[in-house]
Amino acid sequence: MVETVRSVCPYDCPDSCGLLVEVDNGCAVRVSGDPEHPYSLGTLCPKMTHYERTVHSPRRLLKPLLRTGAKGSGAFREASWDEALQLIAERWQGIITKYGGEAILPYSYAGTMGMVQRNAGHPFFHYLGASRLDRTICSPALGAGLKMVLGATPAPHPDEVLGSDLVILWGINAAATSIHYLDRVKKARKKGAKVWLIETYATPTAAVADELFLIRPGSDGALALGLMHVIARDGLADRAWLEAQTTGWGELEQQVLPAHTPERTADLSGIPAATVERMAREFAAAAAPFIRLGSGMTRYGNGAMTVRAIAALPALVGGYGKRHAGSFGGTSTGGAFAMKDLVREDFLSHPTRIINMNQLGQALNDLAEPPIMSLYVYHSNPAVVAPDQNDVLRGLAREDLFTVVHERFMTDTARYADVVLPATTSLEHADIYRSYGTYCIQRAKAAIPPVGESRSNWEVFSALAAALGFDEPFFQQRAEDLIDQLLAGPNPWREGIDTDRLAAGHAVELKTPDWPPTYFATPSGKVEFLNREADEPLIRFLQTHGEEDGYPLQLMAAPSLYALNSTFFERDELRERQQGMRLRVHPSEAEKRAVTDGQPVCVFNACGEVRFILDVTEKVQPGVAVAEGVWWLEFAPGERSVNALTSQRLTDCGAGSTFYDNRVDFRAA
Ligand SMILES: Nc1nc2c(c(=O)[nH]1)N[C@H]1C(S)=C(S)[C@@H](COP(=O)(O)OP(=O)(O)OC[C@H]3O[C@@H](n4cnc5c(=O)[nH]c(N)nc54)[C@H](O)[C@@H]3O)O[C@H]1N2
Ligand SMILES: Nc1nc2c(c(=O)[nH]1)N[C@H]1C(S)=C(S)[C@@H](COP(=O)(O)OP(=O)(O)OC[C@H]3O[C@@H](n4cnc5c(=O)[nH]c(N)nc54)[C@H](O)[C@@H]3O)O[C@H]1N2
Ligand SMILES: [Mo]
Repeated sequence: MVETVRSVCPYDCPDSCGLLVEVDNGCAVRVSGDPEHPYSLGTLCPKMTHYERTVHSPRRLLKPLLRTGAKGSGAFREASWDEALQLIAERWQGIITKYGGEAILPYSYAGTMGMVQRNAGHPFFHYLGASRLDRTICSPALGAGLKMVLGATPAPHPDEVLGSDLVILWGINAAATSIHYLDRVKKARKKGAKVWLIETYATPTAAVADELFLIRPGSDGALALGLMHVIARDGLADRAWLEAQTTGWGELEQQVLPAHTPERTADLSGIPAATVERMAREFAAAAAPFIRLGSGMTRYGNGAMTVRAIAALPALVGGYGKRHAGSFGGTSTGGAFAMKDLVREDFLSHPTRIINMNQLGQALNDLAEPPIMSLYVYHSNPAVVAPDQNDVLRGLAREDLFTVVHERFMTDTARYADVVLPATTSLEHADIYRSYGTYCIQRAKAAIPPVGESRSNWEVFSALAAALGFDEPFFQQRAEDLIDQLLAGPNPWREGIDTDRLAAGHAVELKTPDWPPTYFATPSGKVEFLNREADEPLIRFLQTHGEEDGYPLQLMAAPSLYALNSTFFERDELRERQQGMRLRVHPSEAEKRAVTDGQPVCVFNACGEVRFILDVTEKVQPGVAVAEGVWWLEFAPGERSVNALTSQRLTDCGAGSTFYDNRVDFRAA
């Protein structure tokens, strides 16, 4: 008998789609979109349409493994859970006695977005007194930049874009990374809206746009300031609104904007002066201009400042005072849940040190007092996703580092482990999900029993707590208890939601904030061009890191349509659709180096060298090189993948990754 169970896509994507899983005899046999999901409305991306192929992949890890060969070689023997847990407990006790708890470093990110399984390690490592991880690999500069301008003002409902007449997709490849948002943009366009895409190359999203503006990487702040210059100069600004609702407009107009003439904007951004003038006029003439910010332009040394300039732009025309206008960089709904009861910072006996996850290489190789002697990785794949792969792999290869990896597959990180523990997929464990692109929340039960001997993140931490003899009852709970706790107590976000529907596994929407906002949740209560708490109080243009690198091409280490970071490479059919690990460049760049389409090339900079297959295309502008996908080394043409070319440098605010802010060159391999 086939039974249909509701579930949620667990991956790191703003959509958090609703799933219907058909289960036959304990196996997931078919996965489709849930038509009753208020946001995804029954459609799925090409990756999730066959999620059952990931869940029942022949590559799944089924048993704990202990290393028998050299680190990285992938030689292991099977072990029982008891043996593996005992070994971890013994090694950790020895390390704690000799070096202290801070010699142990947890490393996790976004293999699953479910709140319980994602945060399951926090109470455990707090109790253990381990080092803490600053989880800033994604796009904290986006959040930091928006916060400096708009404070904690809640974002609009994603449907707000439906009534806009000018939608700007700014540094977002929505056709790959937010397909259901793009559906809404297409709807707005059908009703007559113009759609602009501001990008560094022609991504698949360009097909949906009326106009594609190719910009010099990292110069979006200059474009935003140039548009403001023209709007102010030509009397197109809503001065009454600016006066009443913003701080620092006078300073910005007098001290910053004069230098950002259309000509200087063209010099900095590569967008012709006449185009800058026209964009400014059309933006100001729109009834409801709406900017959807992606993370593209935020992963630079000037990322947060760029976001501030873009987020300020709608304010010039009173956009934050109108329906269907303004900006959207994602939703933030953590406040709807009793997170502190899950994270348990109170378990920390003293504040332990914090290590930035983008600098894992430096942490493993260079830290002292104490050095990192053990690394515990769960739902993350730092051997390929973290910047500066050569430094990361050097660290992982340390003979004296005791590494445990909890994974669904034999990833490159798992290959360097002393102990590999098999992990469940989201269909095999319970959780509750929120979303960073919508206001939906959804609770999911396990749809099938664990595959092999796999265990969920929470179950492993619970078992480790027992192996280490923690006498704290918190660790003896089940995931379902933790979900109940997250939902316990009254909370304004959850006021009036249909709790029966939520309990039955349906997605429900939290209380949606008003748009336009009735107040700005900033210190001044206004939109802040001038933020007195920031190191750089006034918005201005900042340089990128890449400018100092001395190589000719800016590397776009961008996501692939057929993968999610390093996830989904287990699926042959999806990998094949990527047609190999390719470097895409403009014909003029290939010609200069006397290489042709389809040839193997060696891409290099000060961080490393990586082999790619060359793809020569007019879709990429000169001066830019595009490498889509975070490839497993097993499928790469050489020994390394794209992150051997990215650095451990951080963003201006938010201590974020700078994946796009690196320069490279290439030659025939
Ligand atoms: N299919 C698929 N979906 C995904 C992911 C995936 O890997 N694959 N990853 C998920 C995750 S973890 C995240 S954080 C989101 C990210 O999703 P997005 O917000 O779309 O962010 P990115 O894909 O990093 O960057 C978007 C685009 O910005 C462009 N870009 C780079 N530099 C600049 C610049 O200086 N200016 C401008 N204007 N554009 C620039 C890049 O070329 C890229 O196409 O997507 C999620 N969804
Ligand atoms: N060059 C380049 N590098 C990038 C990016 C890029 O666009 N380009 N994107 C960056 C961004 S935005 C992000 S967010 C990071 C993402 O970095 P990560 O969060 O490390 O993401 P993934 O590569 O998806 O790896 C997640 C791993 O978790 C495992 N997993 C899934 N579910 C579970 C579970 O329930 N339990 C356990 N124990 N394991 C599980 C999966 O099998 C997978 O191997 O990568 C960053 N790195
Ligand atoms: Mo991300």
